[in-house]
Amino acid sequence: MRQLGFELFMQQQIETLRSEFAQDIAKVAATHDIEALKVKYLGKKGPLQNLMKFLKEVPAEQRPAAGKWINDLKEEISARLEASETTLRATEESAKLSAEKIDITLPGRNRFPGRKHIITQTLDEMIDIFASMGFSVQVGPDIDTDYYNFEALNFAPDHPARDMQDTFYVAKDVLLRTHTSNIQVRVMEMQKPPIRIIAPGHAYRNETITARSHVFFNQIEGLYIDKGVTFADLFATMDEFLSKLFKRQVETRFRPSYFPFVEPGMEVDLRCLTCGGSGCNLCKQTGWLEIMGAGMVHPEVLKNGGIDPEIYSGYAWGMGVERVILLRNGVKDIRTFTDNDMRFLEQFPGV
Ligand code: 2NM
Repeated sequence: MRQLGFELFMQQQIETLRSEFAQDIAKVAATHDIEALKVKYLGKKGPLQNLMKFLKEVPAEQRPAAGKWINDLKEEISARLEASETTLRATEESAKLSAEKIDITLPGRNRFPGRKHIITQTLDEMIDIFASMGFSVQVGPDIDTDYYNFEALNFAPDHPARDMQDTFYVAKDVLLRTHTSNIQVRVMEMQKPPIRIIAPGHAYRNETITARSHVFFNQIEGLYIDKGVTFADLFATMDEFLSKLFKRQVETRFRPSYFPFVEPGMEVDLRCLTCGGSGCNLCKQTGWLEIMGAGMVHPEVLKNGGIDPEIYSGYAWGMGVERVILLRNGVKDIRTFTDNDMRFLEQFPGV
């Protein structure tokens, strides 16, 4: 009787659990419900665990059978939970995917690809013009020695440009280049004439920052060396370049001037673009705009570059890129080039 009592009791307990589980699993709607049922039925404090503890009370000969009943129910419960979880997970996944469906009829988001800075645009244009005339682009270091920036270019040791007030020195005899002519010296050292190059890049001068001068600016210089190069070649090339740059037949004027690295040296003026010569604010009533410096390369500079001035001659020139933009685009203050104000930059959409 007592044996039968245990058996009956166990069977009742198990059947009760089974039907309770059947009711619970019928109500399951989502995977998180499955998680709750796993805890409820298979957890350490669950009813199956309680029955396992009760096994100790069951007489030894019935214990294996009773243990099997409990295990069978446990396996049945976990199998049904697993199966249900797999189905629910698939349903939830596809519901999530269809909710995420991309509406391809929505208008696209605007992308801002950026644009070239007006300085780069202008420099590119200048390079294109000279490239079409057979000049190649050369570059060099922004930080250089006194030799490449001054000495090789015929600047006397006591030349005022070498003064601390005009030049940023990094160390004794090491400086931020004050022009891109340091490039030309290296090109002369490395190449034999004919040499036909342009040298664009940054230049630095220790000046007070105003609307018209800055410590940092962009320059483009050029150099042409061959047998029999004369002033006439320089005039013709500059007229052609300036006409292409300003997109009209420009009128130029060449005024004698002094630069240590050329002899003779001169400044190139442009008939005023706004008033045509009658006098206005842009040309300060002179009718002319200063646009560049130029000259025939000094024999000492040729010698320093390893070129025999008895055999070869050459012309060189230099101009500020910012200055060209002031004249072409009506910019009033060079500080706006480095302000990074989008309202300014957006006025030059470029290509
Ligand atoms: C200028 C004006 C005149 C110039 C000279 C040279 C070199 F290296 F060939 F001697 N490079 N650039 C030069 C001449 C630059 O800028 C206003």
